[in-house]
Amino acid sequence: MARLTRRKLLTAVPAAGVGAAALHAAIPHSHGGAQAAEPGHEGAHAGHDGRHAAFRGKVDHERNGFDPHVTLRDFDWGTTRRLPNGRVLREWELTATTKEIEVAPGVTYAAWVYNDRLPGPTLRAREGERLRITFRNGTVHPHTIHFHGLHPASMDGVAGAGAGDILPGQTTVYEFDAEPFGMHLYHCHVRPLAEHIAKGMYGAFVIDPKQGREEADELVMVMHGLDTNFDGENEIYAVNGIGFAYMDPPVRVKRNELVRIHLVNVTEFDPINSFHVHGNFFHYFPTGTSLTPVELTDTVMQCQGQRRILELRFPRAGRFMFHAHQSEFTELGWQGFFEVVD
Ligand SMILES: [Cu+2]
Repeated sequence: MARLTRRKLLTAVPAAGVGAAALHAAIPHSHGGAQAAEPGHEGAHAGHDGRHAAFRGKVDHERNGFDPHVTLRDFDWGTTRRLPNGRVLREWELTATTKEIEVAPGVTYAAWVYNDRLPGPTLRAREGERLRITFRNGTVHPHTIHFHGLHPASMDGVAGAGAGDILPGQTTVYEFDAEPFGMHLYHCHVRPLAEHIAKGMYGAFVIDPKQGREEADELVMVMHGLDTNFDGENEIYAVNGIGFAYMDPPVRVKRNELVRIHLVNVTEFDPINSFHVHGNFFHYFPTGTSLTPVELTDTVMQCQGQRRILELRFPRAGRFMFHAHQSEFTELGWQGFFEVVD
């Protein structure tokens, strides 16, 4: 079978109008014997929305077990109880699993994920709380959770410190204080690191300031790539797991309401990713660690691991596109619409 790279895929789009079935056939989906054979995926090719020449049809979110439109506003506050010293202890359970995910219409991906979803749950806490994450490895490979934020070396989730790599079937507990407030992330930190991250082991981690933030329609957007043929470059780009997910239906927001976007880039293999919104400007707060924005703009760039909080109000009703300002990324899945309504 001829090897189809993303560049061949891009050049094939306008010329041939490659159908999802052809695309699916061209991209190998198994991974060096480490994965179970993929289940059937017939049915994913039905329908035409006419928006993307190469990717026709709809992703079956129900079969995936998660929907990026839900992920967008899904903040996992865990469970809490009061410690004897009066502090709040906030707890989560995360499990590493393997999962076949339809990441664009007709394209499946043998992913490694937290809690059966891509990205993992958006963990959210308040500054100063005690956080406890029980992590179980339900896969056949070693994994960890490495959190960004302040914590002791023993809680760093890397080999050579604390519990180190968590072996298949094992469980560990990460415990630390919620600091500093801001927009953070977590990801697996087992070697080869690029593979463990690219396979889907990441999520957003939000710490609210003690005094809180202004009431807003809050969104989370995890930008990432998907190396569907395991050739060390991405064939699909997405926000929150699924390419093109916010094209149809679009993301509905209310006119003049404050919208707060928690944006993080975990894209592997490409040195940079970006976010651009049409017809509107936003305030941006690097890492969300200050309550004072540094710029009013419509485009931001991020290296892997960088994150920001963006705040904006849409003064006009209508459809406004948002996408990576790298044309290739856009054409390969990283694009969507805001539908601003009254
Ligand atoms: Cu891992």
